[in-house]
Amino acid sequence: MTKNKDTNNISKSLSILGWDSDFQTHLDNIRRGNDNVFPARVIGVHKNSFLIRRGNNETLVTIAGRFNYQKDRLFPVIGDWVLIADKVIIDVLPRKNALSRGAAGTHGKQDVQPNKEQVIAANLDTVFIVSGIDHDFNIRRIERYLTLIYNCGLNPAIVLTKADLHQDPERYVREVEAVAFEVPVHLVSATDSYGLTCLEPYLSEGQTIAMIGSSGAGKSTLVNHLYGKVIQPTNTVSESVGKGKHTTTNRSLILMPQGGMVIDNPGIREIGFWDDAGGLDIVFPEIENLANCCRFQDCSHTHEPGCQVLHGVMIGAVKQERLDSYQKMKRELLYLSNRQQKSADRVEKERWKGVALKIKSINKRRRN
Ligand SMILES: Nc1nc2c(ncn2[C@@H]2O[C@H](COP(=O)(O)OP(=O)(O)OP(=O)(O)O)[C@@H](O)[C@H]2O)c(=O)[nH]1
Ligand SMILES: [Mg+2]
Ligand SMILES: [Zn+2]
Repeated sequence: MTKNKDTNNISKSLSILGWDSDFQTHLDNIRRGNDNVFPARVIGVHKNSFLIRRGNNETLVTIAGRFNYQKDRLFPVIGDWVLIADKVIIDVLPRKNALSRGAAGTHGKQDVQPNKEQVIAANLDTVFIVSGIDHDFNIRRIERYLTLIYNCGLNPAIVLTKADLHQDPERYVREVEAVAFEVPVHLVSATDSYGLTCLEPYLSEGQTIAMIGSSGAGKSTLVNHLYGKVIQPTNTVSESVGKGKHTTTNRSLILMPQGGMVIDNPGIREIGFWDDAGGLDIVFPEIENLANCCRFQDCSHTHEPGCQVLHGVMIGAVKQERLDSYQKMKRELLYLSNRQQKSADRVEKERWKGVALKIKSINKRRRN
């Protein structure tokens, strides 16, 4: 009886953190009755340690040494569910999803290795694209974020901050809505709490939101206002002095009083892609629909006769800047997939080289 009650309490305290039956199944398969191993969620990532949470307990733990040399192992990131034994992370449970990008500073640069995935956060329900309606506001960047999020199979919502800076902030909402089809757009201001209640539904129990956006967009300020007190440091120096400085330097998952969780991330400078799951089709439906009707199947929509996309631009059904943005991302995704294919080929080649060497050494031993 007591044991049952304990189990119920534990699953309740885990479900508050986003635990569900899929994770439970993985756990049962891995743990196989070993009660010295327990699951916890990664809520803070530091240089040599991780902050984990289970129920009301937060503990600083280290990671098993094998994570450093077993390269195919998932390395824990913020939001991961991990298995703990004696204050050490021994395993990472399979992820429901993950927000990943190409490693910083690689996109479009031929000489930098782009084949590096950087997982920003795992097991998410919504990703907030946070953008100020100040100098930070950039429609093309919002399109990039949307493509990135859809390519990771995640749900975006757009949060426009600093509504107090303008007489007619709704103008920015309309501008974003025109490019972000069916994506919710929320206008907020931390200064007078305008619009914050619209974000509450995302914070229901067990739900995890990750926030991405440039440095200075107001992500941490938003967390503090939603929380009701200052829990994350924010940029307090004047904009001109603080520009380009990252105030948030570590990723952290914050359990909110409303019940959900928010992951506050450091500002992102460059957005390189990693996955391609058809995000462009979702972000640019007007282009994709016309592209299906072009005369040539491999039409690049730049000069070909019978190109419906170019015709669309001519009659005003497609905006030239949207087509430019689409083409640029398409080129990047193509470049990335070529690189990934090349590196997969190289791995396969290395594998066969290893097999050939082994056979050679067996034959040599046989002869001797
Ligand atoms: N006027 C106004 N200023 C805001 C608002 N929200 C944030 N700010 C200001 O914007 C600046 C940056 O805010 P932060 O919350 O530190 O930005 P951040 O996105 O967390 O930045 P990083 O941690 O560097 O990624 C601060 O000076 C805030 O006071 C708002 O709604 N209105
Ligand atoms: Mg911050
Ligand atoms: Zn075309």
